[in-house]
Amino acid sequence: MKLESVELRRIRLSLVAPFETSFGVQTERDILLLKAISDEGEGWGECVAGEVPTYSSEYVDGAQHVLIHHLIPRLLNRDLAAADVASLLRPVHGHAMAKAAIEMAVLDAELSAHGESFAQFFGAVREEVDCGVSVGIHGSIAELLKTVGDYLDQGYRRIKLKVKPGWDVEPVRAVRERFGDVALQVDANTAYTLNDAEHLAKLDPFSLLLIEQPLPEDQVLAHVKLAQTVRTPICLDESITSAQAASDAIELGACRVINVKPGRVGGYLEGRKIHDVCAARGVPVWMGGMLETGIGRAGNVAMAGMQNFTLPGDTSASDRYYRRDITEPFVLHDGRLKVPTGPGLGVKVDEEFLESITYWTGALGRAGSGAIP
Ligand code: OSB
Ligand code: MG
Repeated sequence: MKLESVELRRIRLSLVAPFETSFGVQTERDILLLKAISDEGEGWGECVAGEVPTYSSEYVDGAQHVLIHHLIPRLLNRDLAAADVASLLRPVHGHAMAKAAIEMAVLDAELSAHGESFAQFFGAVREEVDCGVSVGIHGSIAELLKTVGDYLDQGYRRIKLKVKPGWDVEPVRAVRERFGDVALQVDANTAYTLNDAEHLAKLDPFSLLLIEQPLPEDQVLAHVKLAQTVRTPICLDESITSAQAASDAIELGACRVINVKPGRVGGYLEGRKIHDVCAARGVPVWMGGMLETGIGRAGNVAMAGMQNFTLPGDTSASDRYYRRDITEPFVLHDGRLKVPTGPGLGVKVDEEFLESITYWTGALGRAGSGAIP
């Protein structure tokens, strides 16, 4: 497949409700979308980088810059397969989310051309996937209980509470007391230090499925030490940047569960490797989320259909994020989302709506298609 050009597009979408984490509050997403145009057809990619580099060092303006100036030029006008993208981009260090976005677009173009779905390509074994929901930090316990109750009424099969120092044991206790043995886990997004070990052990009596990324991403050994005080299984998100990092963390005993986010690890193909490494070691994985639109959600739900994705993911329905999605909406049925079956991502982008929320476009390649302004 020859990559002839890449169109870039920035859109703004309001979230249905503010989403607060230990690293800030988000009320909308500013998203970079890519369209890969090849001699065999087109494909979509979504970049999961946030507006501000607070989850990781990447942010959407930076991702756009590195794509335009360093990544896409290495791929344009070459005969390539999606499987070649990571190695062609390897000379550029870091920028996993930017790399993931272009690899995704190439993979969608390639699979669409062959009539194969993402799920078939990944060897997914499920036609629908169990869904959890990530619940932000709230202003009060009463408001939190209202939100959690609404999600449980909608059918979500697992609740994840965002936590931070000052908002941890009490919200967990309140949700346990009100909603009984609901599947429950927490995510700290690196907000604690090893000195908080005794405090975090206070979560142990609540039978949480896991505690996600309690400590900073580079502190893998500190997670090993934390596991000596805290009985709740530790799950790593931010720390797991590659299959190698996953393998090392497991061997060190830093985690018993891994959250896979294709964007964080440089793409779906690296995500599949992490799935395989974890499966071989008996470590369960689950699909994370980065508040994706229907484009990213389609790929994530497909990957979550793989065998070792045994825990419900942060693969929530479109209406948990956006009043109107840019594809046909993903709708929860009995706490599950259907894995798309059509070629490639298997979703149709609503081009008219997309145009209406686009505030910038650019293109690389193919003479006359308009250069980057
Ligand atoms: O740590 O899992 C996280 C959203 C943005 C950045 C980081 C995270 C999250 C979420 C939301 O928890 C998951 C979702 O997309 O529903
Ligand atoms: Mg997380």
